[in-house]
Amino acid sequence: MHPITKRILAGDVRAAARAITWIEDGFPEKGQVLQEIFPHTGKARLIGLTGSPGAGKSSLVDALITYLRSQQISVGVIAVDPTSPFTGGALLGDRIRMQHHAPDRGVFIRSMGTRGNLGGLSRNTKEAVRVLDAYGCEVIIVETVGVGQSELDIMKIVDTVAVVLNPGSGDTVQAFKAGIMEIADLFVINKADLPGLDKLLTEIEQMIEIVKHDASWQPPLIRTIATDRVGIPDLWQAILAHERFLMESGEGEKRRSYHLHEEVIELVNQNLSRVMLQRMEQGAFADELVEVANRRVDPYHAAEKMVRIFLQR
Ligand SMILES: Nc1nc2c(ncn2[C@@H]2O[C@H](COP(=O)(O)OP(=O)(O)OP(=O)(O)O)[C@@H](O)[C@H]2O)c(=O)[nH]1
Ligand SMILES: [Mg+2]
Repeated sequence: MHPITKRILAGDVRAAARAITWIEDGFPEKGQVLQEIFPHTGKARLIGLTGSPGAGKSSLVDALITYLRSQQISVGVIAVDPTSPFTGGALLGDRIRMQHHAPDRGVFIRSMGTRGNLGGLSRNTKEAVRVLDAYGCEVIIVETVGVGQSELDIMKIVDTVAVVLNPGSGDTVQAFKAGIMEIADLFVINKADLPGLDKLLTEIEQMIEIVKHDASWQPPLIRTIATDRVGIPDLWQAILAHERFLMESGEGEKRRSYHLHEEVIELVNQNLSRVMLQRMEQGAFADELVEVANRRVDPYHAAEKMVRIFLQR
């Protein structure tokens, strides 16, 4: 067993932080660590918090941490920003807002940016969540700012998706267009102290009608004022209620195995194209590529033929 694996499983916070850095850097040893921790994952409750910039996600996370810590529940937070290449300590705002939790061993907070590669972000997030799961966080919150597809991908890894909206913001229509309404398990109406609350509630209810969620689960609307820590116990109760629903309906198992299924397919894809690219670097399929370059064969037929040859060998 890799020494870092051992230390993660023993609850060593620095080992967990190191592993996440390895994940971000694509460090070769991360593979071994991820394989070894896998049997120790799947225990944490995974919550996704998404919404427009400035909706109050970090403030909500901050208030949730305080609430959960008062119940001795350990919390991991991955704050993902698909619009930022920065990572680690770079998201200063989040850092400062959640900083008073820093000396608490039951809280682990980490920011992740794209490092210029959006596609890798959801994969890195998933792996970082796994590290925190193995490390022993009972609840893991993934905060992500809303920018469409990347955010949807990131939310695919959690059990419960909470969408944060604000009164008077016009968020609802945007969220609807981006496909966010479909994946919402609950709506957090944050900044409930601002004007426009009733209008927003009506809007969401109308949107929910259009989207037509699975009839067995109606996403609840939770009102919060994160900065005053108002509504946080309600939010937690709603998360627990959703967890019960996931368990009792079997939907939770279904989601998790679907996510794993997708992950395997993604890895198969990656592995296949990696091997294929290696072969091409060694000169394989040169003729087919020339044919395409000369426009004698179209890329579709060429790719089909190359895959066929590849599989036959
Ligand atoms: N009035 C009011 N302001 C709030 C509330 N919650 C958060 N804010 C303020 O909204 C601003 C943004 O809060 P954040 O928690 O940073 O929001 P965020 O969604 O994490 O922002 P990004 O991560 O930058 O997308 C801050 O100035 C907060 O003080 C609330 O319930 N009511
Ligand atoms: Mg934030």
